[in-house]
Amino acid sequence: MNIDPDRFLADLHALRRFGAAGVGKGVVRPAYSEPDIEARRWLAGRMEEAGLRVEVDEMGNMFGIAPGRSLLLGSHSDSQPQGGWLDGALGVIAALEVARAAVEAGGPAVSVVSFQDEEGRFGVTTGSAVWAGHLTLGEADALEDHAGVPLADARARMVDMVTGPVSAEHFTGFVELHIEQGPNLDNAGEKVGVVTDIVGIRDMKITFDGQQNHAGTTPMAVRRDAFQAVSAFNSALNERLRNVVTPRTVWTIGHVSLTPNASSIVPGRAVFSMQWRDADSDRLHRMEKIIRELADEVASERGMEVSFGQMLGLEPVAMDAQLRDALCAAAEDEVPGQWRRMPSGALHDATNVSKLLPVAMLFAPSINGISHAFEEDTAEDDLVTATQVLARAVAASGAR
Ligand code: HGY
Ligand code: MN
Ligand code: MN
Repeated sequence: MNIDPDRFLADLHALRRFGAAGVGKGVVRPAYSEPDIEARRWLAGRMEEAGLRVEVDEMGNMFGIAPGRSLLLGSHSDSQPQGGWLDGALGVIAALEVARAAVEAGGPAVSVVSFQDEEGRFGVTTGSAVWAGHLTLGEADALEDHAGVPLADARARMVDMVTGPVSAEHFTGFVELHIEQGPNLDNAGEKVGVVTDIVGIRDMKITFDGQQNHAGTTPMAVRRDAFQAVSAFNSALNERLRNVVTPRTVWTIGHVSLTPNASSIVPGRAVFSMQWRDADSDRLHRMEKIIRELADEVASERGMEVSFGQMLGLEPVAMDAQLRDALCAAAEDEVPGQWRRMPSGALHDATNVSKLLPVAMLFAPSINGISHAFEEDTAEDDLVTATQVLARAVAASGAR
């Protein structure tokens, strides 16, 4: 089975134009935004031209379904608020190209999916979480983005595309090609990574409530400054976690909103995102205990209130051995000695899909390891090579 590199790259660049940020190859295509919905309309046409039946579930997850039972390939086409052109998009277009190549080769049957809101505008890999039953549609509808928009209102913008629930019974397994979003393959000059396991994640909002006041007349000693609480929390947290974490553990405060967010007003409220990831569920649990206790301590020392939002999270997951080994064999055939087995520090839809189907993942290199930034990029030859490795693995596992 051979892909058509020009056809593949042309579609990858066509997808990039939906929400093009005008900075390098960056995109701004958040879930349910105009560019996201228009990209999905375009993708639906490409799926139909490939002979696939397009079905869209209530979350906006878009499937191109092959006749009979098929191997599902894909990823997501929504982006971070400032995203790269390949995060998710590579997996969706590579899946479409392999599906076309499979038809041209007389099989095996390949279906394609673009999951919705993998980037978590509303939560954590929200679209595939609902499809896999990890989250109910009602729970998802109640989620809000940082601007307070409910997911229910956002997904209503593409309701005309919805055909109804999509059963996992159509599929025998799921393989996701994705960029590494880290420096390992690029530093080693290797062409692909076969993923062994995906880390787990926890994500919640924490709110400190103090006293809004005048920035000029309120003495420092009597302030109940919500941002000072966040600052004290963050400084103490790194020390408190020291004996629990490993070099692979990560934790991030990526979003902070202050109320009323004005230069001459002591902020009375601070809401911030607290996210942490690790390959060990027990370590994630121990970190949560430390985070909650420290936030309580910081608040009570300052005569302030602290509250915790809904905890969102996914457990670490290992890849399916048979699919993973098919990817290893294809990599060794296609790029002998220029590939590796490796864990994923990024979250992916494959984690949710693993609740329903056997899953595996393949990585392409990220130049300088950069991702979730407009500078995200990969050499086009490497994109083609990784997609050809995927096609070779699909052809070999076709008997599955
Ligand atoms: O954050 C992640 O790991 C994914 O790229 N959304
Ligand atoms: Mn992604
Ligand atoms: Mn991402």
